[in-house]
Amino acid sequence: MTLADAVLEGNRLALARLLTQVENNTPEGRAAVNELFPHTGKAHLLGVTGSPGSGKSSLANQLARHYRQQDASLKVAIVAIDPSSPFTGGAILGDRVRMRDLAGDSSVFIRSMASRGSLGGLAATTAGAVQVLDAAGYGLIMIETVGAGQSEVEIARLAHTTLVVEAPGLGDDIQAIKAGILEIADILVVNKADLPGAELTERALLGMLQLAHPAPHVFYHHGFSKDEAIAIQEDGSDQLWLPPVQRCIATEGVGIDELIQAIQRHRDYLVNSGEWARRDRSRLQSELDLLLRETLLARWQERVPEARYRKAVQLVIQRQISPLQAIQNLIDGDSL
Ligand SMILES: Nc1nc2c(ncn2[C@@H]2O[C@H](COP(=O)(O)OP(=O)(O)OP(=O)(O)O)[C@@H](O)[C@H]2O)c(=O)[nH]1
Ligand SMILES: [Mg+2]
Repeated sequence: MTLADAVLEGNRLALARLLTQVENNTPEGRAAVNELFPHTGKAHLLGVTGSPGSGKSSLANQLARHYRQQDASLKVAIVAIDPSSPFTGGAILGDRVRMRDLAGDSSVFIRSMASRGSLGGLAATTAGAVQVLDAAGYGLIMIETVGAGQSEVEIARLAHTTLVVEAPGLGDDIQAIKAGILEIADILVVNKADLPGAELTERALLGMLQLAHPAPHVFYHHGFSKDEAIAIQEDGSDQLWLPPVQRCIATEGVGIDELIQAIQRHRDYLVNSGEWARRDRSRLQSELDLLLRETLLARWQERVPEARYRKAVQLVIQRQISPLQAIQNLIDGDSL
């Protein structure tokens, strides 16, 4: 039996082993992903991102638990992408401790991932891991990333639904994330609503949302109140999604059922509007583009000696040849 077959049969040990292969980008791992790929495309991919320490892991943990309570046949996976490797021993351990109450539920699978400089970096590794879990029958796959850099945005783009999690007292971080992350938020979570300042955080997020998504104004201009605009969205008949803001206390499980309802509404919206299929296409297309770029680059680097490349850089810096000329010479094998 191949590793892929064992994964399809629901063997957790095989699953864990294959994810390690994917992480290390081994030939065996690649072959198994190729074999599994036709079995993918069923899972709901849920991105969980936001400022460090805002409670993403706690929230993912609670979501997994509540989903499992609501639907005993649903298999749930959490992939925690670890951006600060190699200084992360503590963080990974922390996640494991916080998630320990899910240990023992054989329909929940939790995994931390780190890039090891593999082809296409963390985004490609994550895409591979998600495909493996999807094929293995995990109907809900959460992908936790810290909302900081470009690669986190790329990973979040993997998801059908992206939660951006913020918490009171992280005001500076909210400023920092507003540029990239807020545009990709489908649902905003104000976690740690038990702490003072939750209202302020919520208001700040709503303010930024209006900048990122002018959609509500369209409704206002058409004479709808804000509540009516939201009702139109909840009705699911319209092609418009206004990101809702949900307050939660992850550590106490408060607001989690409401959050699951919002996630469900977003899923309905995606399916009904045709956006689900569109996101699927664009996700696979970007994965293809990314892999193409990385593969061609890697092949090219194997062929062109490092010294030749450095000489080209030098010539460009001395203004002797243009960057375009340098690349042409390197690719065509002309002398420099
Ligand atoms: N008061 C309060 N504390 C919370 C809540 N949710 C999480 N925490 C605490 O906040 C800390 C960080 O929680 P995590 O779930 O690890 O946050 P995270 O966003 O995953 O953190 P990183 O992955 O390190 O960025 C922990 O000590 C949690 O117990 C909450 O709703 N209220
Ligand atoms: Mg975490």
